[in-house]
Amino acid sequence: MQDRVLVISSVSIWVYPVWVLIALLLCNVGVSVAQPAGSESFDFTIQKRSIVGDVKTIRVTQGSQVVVRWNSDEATVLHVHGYDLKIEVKPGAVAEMRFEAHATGRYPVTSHGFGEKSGGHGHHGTLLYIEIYPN
Ligand SMILES: [Cu+2]
Repeated sequence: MQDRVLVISSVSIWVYPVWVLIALLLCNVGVSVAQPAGSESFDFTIQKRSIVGDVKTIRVTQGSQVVVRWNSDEATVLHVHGYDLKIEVKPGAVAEMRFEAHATGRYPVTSHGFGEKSGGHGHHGTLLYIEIYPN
């Protein structure tokens, strides 16, 4: 009986540092996965061809995942200059812009085609600026 207890405790002493190592490894993995996953999201509503509320500029950090969701009372195409992203927005549906902020700078978001039948370049107003700051 005493022998058996001795064996078990000597094994657990031997195994203990292995668990500490595994725990440390898991912690490190957790940290390195969490760091680059910064994401910043924004929600806007367009009414009468401008953004509701007094938002003119959003600021994000370089390297983050940017998500901008749009609601609009009128169909249009939104264009992020510089990144050259375009999305169609329609009344009654949320349109989502998603991009990685890889380049710093100030980028206008313009609307194309407000009040036009075929979404041309007639109206080209800046709705918002996206400012991307160095990480
Ligand atoms: Cu444009």
